[in-house]
Amino acid sequence: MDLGLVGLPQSGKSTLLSLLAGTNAGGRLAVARVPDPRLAVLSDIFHPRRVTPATMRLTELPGLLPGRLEKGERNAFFEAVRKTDALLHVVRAFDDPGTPHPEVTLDPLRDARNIEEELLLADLERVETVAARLAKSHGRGREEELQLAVLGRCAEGLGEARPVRSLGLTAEELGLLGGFGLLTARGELLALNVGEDDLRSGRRFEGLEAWAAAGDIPLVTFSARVEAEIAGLPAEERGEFLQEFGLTEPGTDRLARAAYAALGLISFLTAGEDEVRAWPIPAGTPARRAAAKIHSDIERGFIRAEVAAFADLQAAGSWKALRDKGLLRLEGRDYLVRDGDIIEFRFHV
Ligand SMILES: Nc1nc2c(ncn2[C@@H]2O[C@H](COP(=O)(O)OP(=O)(O)O)[C@@H](O)[C@H]2O)c(=O)[nH]1
Ligand SMILES: [Mg+2]
Repeated sequence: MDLGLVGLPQSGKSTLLSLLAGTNAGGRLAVARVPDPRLAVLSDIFHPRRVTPATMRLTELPGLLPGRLEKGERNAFFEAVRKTDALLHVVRAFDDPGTPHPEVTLDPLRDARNIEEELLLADLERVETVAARLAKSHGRGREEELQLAVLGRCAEGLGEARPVRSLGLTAEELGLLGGFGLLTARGELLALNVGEDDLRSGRRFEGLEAWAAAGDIPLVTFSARVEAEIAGLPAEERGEFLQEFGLTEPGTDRLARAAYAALGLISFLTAGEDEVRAWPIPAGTPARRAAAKIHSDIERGFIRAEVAAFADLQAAGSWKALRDKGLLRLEGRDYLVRDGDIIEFRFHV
């Protein structure tokens, strides 16, 4: 699963990419770990040789200047966006005379809306093209009729500047749109890059917050500048520094988890002496398909899953105590895996 970073030039996309990836590689592609406090708890119980967090891929898309792209540039840009699975939209709220703002003045709500409008417009164009093609085809079946109906609702919503994700479509209806690559149907997260003083004072951005909520876009406030300072501190000094800003954890941790959720991903966990590990799967994945994450042999030879809830294992203190208390469940191939399930798969080869 691939998270695409979008936003105006000079909003902090590259900086955030490096922060999330924990490197300074300077490329447009990176891999970010998803911090998961449950892994530390499992490590204390199992003392594994290694601990492996879940990861997700990041792609920085070229800076977008709304309203100023040639048609060819626009198409190339949106084709690149379509290759990603969810969007991390970086919005600039920091003032810095040394870093010119492409729109000259600072106005996060204006910038966020302008970028979003480009996405809405790209979707509207796509919806109209696809609907016209379907309407003309003579061999239309029931599926195509249903698609046309949903596309009609999308066109109406998009025309009112409402992203497809906020139209209240059912999973089935969204499934009908699956192949069309609509950008505002996928998860999106707004990362508001605020100045150090605004972070310290906990300044609210009410207009932006209301606008984001209306579009079903979660908003996370952070400061790339402050995050870079945190990353440069020795671990034992971080807590105190975070406190100065009224934070309990780095903003990049919150962002990584929110981005993971925007991708529609959850984690199941495996734990043993060799490795404690978090495995990313789409929410709603059945047990047998989840097993394929680990190895296709386990999927093929799937017998059952032995499943414990994280909180139960934490309270029991060991796998044996958990089993003795009768808290280990046996689940079949169709069991829908939940976030934080600790699973041991039984399979034959
Ligand atoms: N003052 C300040 N400068 C920042 C912040 N985040 C990024 N910058 C600077 O803004 C410039 C553009 O950042 P960059 O991450 O390259 O933006 P991009 O064009 O969106 O990829 C760089 O010079 C950064 O150092 C911030 O939070 N505060
Ligand atoms: Mg950049």
